[in-house]
Amino acid sequence: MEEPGTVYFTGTAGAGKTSLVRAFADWMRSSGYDAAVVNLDPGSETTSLEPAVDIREWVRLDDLQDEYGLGPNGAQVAAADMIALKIFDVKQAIEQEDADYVLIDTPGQIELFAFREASKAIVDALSGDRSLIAFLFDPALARTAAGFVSLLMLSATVEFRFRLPMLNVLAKSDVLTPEQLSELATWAEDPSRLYDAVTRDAPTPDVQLSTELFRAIETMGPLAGLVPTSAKDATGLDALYQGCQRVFGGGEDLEPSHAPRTE
Ligand SMILES: Nc1nc2c(ncn2[C@@H]2O[C@H](COP(=O)(O)OP(=O)(O)OP(=O)(O)O)[C@@H](O)[C@H]2O)c(=O)[nH]1
Ligand SMILES: [Mg+2]
Repeated sequence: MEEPGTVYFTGTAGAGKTSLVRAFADWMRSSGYDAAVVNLDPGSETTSLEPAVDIREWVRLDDLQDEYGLGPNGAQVAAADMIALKIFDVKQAIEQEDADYVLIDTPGQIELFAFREASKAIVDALSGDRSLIAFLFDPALARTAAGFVSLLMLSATVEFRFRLPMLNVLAKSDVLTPEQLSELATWAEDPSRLYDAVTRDAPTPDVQLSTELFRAIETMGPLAGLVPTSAKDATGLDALYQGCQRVFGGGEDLEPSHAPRTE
C-alpha cells in the first residue's frame, strides 16, 4: 500500500491554518478522497476541527502552564519536547487511521514550531517520501511588497529547517480585491515585479539590501506561484489539492477512494 500524502499546515499566528485544514478536509471528503485530520497544536481549543488524532490527548498547553507555572511560550517549548517523546504513539495513532491523506495542523507560534529541535524530530518521525509543508501567506502581511518578501524569507527558512517540499498558499483570499490578488500573483511569478514594488513602496529605498535579498530570492529558484485559497468561501481547495498532487505524484491524480458526495 502506498504511504499517505502528509501535508503540514504552517504559517504565522492567525494566518488561517486551522480553518484551512478544516475546509480542505471537508473538500477532500466531499470530493471522494480519504483524509485524516491531525491536530499537533497542544494549545488549540478549537473543537470545530474534529481531529482524528489530537495531540491534546497526550500533551495540553493549559496543563503544562498550571503544573509548571509556565507562560504560554515557555509552555509551547516544553510541549514540543514532550510531544517529541510521545511521537511514536502519535505516529501509530495516525497509521491506524489508514487514510490516503493526513492533514496536520501545527502550532500558531511558528518560531516555536519551526526553530525547535524537538519539532524537527516530530516532523522527521511523521514524514515519509510523500510529505510537504503548506506555508500560509496571511493577506494582512502579504498585501504589501515588504510583507510579501518577509513571508517568502520565512517560508524559505521553514524549508531550510525541515527539508521538505514547500507549497506557498495564500490564505483568506476572500479579503483581497481582484486587483490585489492579481498583483500578488505577479509577485509570486516574477521576482523582478516584486523588486520593483519593494523599491517603489520604500520611502527611502535601501537599494543595497533589496538587491541582495532579491538575489537570494532568485537563487531560491522558481517560487512556483502562490495558491489562493479561502476557507471561508471554500475556494481554491481544488488548486491546493492539485498542488499537493504535483509534489506527491509528479502530477498524477489519485483515484477517489469512494464516490464523491453529491449534495
Ligand atoms: N475572511 C476570512 N477569515 C478567515 C479565513 N480563515 C480563517 N479566518 C479567520 O482568521 C482568524 C484565524 O483563523 P485560524 O484558522 O484560527 O488561524 P490559525 O493560523 O490556525 O491561528 P493560530 O493557530 O491561533 O495561530 C479567525 O478569526 C478566522 O475566522 C478565511 O478564509 N477568510
Ligand atoms: Mg490554529
